[in-house]
Amino acid sequence: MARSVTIAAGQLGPIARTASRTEVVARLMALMREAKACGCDLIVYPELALTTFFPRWYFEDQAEIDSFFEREMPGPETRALFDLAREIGIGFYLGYAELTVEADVVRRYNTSILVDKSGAIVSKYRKVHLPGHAEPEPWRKFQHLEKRYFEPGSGFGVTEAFGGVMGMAICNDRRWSETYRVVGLQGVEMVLIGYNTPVHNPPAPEHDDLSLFHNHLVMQAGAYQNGTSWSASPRPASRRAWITSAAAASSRPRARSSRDARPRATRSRWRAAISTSATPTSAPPSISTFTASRRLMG
Ligand code: ING
Repeated sequence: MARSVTIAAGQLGPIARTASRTEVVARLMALMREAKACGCDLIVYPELALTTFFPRWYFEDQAEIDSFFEREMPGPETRALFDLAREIGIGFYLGYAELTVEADVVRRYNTSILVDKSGAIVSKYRKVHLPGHAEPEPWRKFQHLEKRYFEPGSGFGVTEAFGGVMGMAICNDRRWSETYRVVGLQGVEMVLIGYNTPVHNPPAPEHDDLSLFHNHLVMQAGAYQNGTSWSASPRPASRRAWITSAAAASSRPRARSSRDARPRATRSRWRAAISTSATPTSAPPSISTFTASRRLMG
């Protein structure tokens, strides 16, 4: 029996540093309704989707830094998103800055959650590959201080949801082969990735013209090498950035579950479209939908 999942890449345009959670949640809810109207089962939002991409600035005041973090999820300002998901029957991946206390120690993570159609959190992931630098570097046009504001997560997992085996990663994770391999060894069928990526990299400006190519290369290669697929949703990390949304399926077959003992040759065949769209930041946030249907052969 064919299994299909229809996914929206919920691309967000820039979020102002002063934007309230309520304003942003209203934008996320509008995209969620649009995704549902397109027949989507799931919408993937970007990394740190509730606030501006604050690691691009150097803050000294810890209270100001912590104003970008969520202490509970859902919280008073984000519950409306969960309620809407349950009301209209759609799941979502949401990236946000998580502040939590573990054994009386305050921890700060760059986190994503997967929420099912009942509005329940079925998986949480904390970003492992934190890019950039821990100390401010004034020579840069914009900072990249994730190593300063977050701790790294402890690994990659998978969860059964939306009729398949789903994994999560966040932004820079997509550039490292172990991200896909670790979840691949757990039988992952789709990796959900929210990200913010600039089209100008101060330490290596010569790479700027290759940034979109590198972006697709790493995700398609990771998917191909591990017989999985991915759905990704970006947001510009700087005003000049472009945003792209891409969802692609691997070109290799994969069984319903990695526990399937049948030799790979008789396993299912995965048929899907590859769709990408690049829209300038001035364009309204858009939904690019992606439908993948699985046809079990043999
Ligand atoms: N952003 C960037 C990314 O991996 C980066 C970090 C920028 C890496 C430029 C390489 C070049 O797309 C995040 N948030 O990880």
